[in-house]
Amino acid sequence: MTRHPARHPTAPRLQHLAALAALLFVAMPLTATAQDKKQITEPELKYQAGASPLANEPMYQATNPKAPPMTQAEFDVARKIYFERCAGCHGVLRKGATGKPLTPDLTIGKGTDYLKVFIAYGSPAGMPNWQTSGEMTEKEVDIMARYIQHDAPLPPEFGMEDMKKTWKVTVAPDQRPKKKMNNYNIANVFSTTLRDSGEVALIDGDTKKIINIVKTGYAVHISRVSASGRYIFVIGRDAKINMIDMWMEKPDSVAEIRVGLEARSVDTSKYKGKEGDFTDKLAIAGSYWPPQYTIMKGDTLEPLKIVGTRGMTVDKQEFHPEPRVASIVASHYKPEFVVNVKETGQTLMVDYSNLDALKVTTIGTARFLHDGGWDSTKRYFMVAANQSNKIAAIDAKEGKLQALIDVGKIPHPGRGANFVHPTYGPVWATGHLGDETISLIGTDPVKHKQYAFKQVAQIKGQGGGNLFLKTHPKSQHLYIDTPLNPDAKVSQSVAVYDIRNLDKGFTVLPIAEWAGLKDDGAKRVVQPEYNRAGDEVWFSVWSAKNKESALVVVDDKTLKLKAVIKDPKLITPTGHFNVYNTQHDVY
Ligand code: DHE
Repeated sequence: MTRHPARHPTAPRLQHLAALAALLFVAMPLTATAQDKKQITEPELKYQAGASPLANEPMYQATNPKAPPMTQAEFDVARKIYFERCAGCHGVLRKGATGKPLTPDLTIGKGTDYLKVFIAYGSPAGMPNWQTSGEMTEKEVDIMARYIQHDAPLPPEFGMEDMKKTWKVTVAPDQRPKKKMNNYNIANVFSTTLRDSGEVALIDGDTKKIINIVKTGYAVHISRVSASGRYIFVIGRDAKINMIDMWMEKPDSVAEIRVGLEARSVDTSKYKGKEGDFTDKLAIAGSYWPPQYTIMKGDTLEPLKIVGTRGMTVDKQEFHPEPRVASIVASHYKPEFVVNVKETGQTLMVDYSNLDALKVTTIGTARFLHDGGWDSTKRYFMVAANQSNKIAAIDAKEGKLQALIDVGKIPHPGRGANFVHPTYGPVWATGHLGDETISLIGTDPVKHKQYAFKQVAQIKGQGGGNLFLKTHPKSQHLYIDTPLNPDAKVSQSVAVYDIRNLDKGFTVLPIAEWAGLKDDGAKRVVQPEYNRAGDEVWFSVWSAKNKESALVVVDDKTLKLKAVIKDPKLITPTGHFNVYNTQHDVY
């Protein structure tokens, strides 16, 4: 007689469990939160599920006696997999974000077999099918199913002493040039993220030549420019900040620090007015882990003040132990940083005029805050609450929530795009990860009061998976990328609207094809960015680390190819930041 392993109650074979899966998904949702009702789209999943640098951090592991046993070696394997694959959606402490909460109070009751099915086959709500896609083995699935029934390990905190140990001023302020020592037109330099090599490329926008490749943090994320335009601040996902001095003969890093173990945002003080001149005086960075923001000296990155963001959520008013800091911008109206806290849905107006008596105005907005940008007057900060499908408009002058605006599915504006609509007056636009629409929101409460802070129109892009869109005060075009769309034709091209004639529909520019790359990489076209003059638009054509990538420059007037920038050093280019436009928030 043949033994049938699938009959064994504690080790059912996955083929057998497949039949159960459909039943379970319908009858036994893992938790009964609102998140269940929402389908996570493929683009969103691709976007959120990035590896966390916490994968390599040593952590204290508690064992839950009610959970199935695990060896230390199994814990180590599971923790690494968790931070590489799962933490982006389920959170460091497994309290849930895009994905569901996976804390022992919820998982133990489900049991190992149920959890194995879930992990192996995925769910219609968006959980990937880790085993059937070949990304995890049966053994790994079993380890993960047991792991999530134990308490989540706690990554270490990162306070002043830890920061100071990583802080290096490689060129002290008094050793730096007293005037610009190069002939570059700094206002037209681009800082391009080289994501997987942990570097930025400084590219001369006039000649399209690489000025320098600067070593930065792991999976470097964004660049921001100081108020004077002299310094570029770059932050990696490992929370390492580099400060680049553009006055040096060959611009390079002059200071660095780590402000945590994982981060995404950095900015510098921009206020100049009756409360003082804060040009280049301070820098700020927000971290994902630990959940906190750090204010630093603007010329050396010396850490001055660390403030935790753990606290209550805006809606249910429940404590959240890991509210990550998402976008941060410097106000032009007051000596304030606008700090957006993702999981709690709170926007903090941090008054930096007196760090010894820090005043923070907490504005409840909506969960889960992500990215955003100013309206054209720079009075209103428009920030996406992406899991709530809303944009929150913050009035930086009055320090209050102006409006919460319903938009499409999973808004993702980058910094958004400002232009004047023939009917609605000044509008700010956002695209969406989850659908093909572009929402236009009126931003002029004086001359176009009836349209202000409402979604006044929706236009259509090529499809979902949009990350960034851009226009420029001198341009009549609106460019919309779709790098996360599953259709290669869509992810490798961009849609362009004539903003004077939106009804005409869009033109498609085959950017990846224009790049003429020699191999078959993903060639995702990402982030339109204008040059200083506003007559060229730059795009990254982003392929994997071992494949050729490029930057493509389009002539904004003719919509024709102007230049392709290729170099073996341009590894995985993603975001790019023109010095002048980033310094002055032109978008
Ligand atoms: Fe980003 C901005 C977080 C994945 C490219 N990204 C931001 C901001 C946040 C953020 C909080 C706003 C910073 C600010 O304004 O202060 N990004 C995250 C994530 O948590 C996420 C979803 C997953 C992750 O593991 O990091 C993520 N981001 C990506 C990418 O995969 C992108 C496309 C490619 C890359 O380089 O990693 C990417 N994010 C960008 C870019 C910006 C950005 C180019 C700046 C846009 C701008 O115009 O300012």
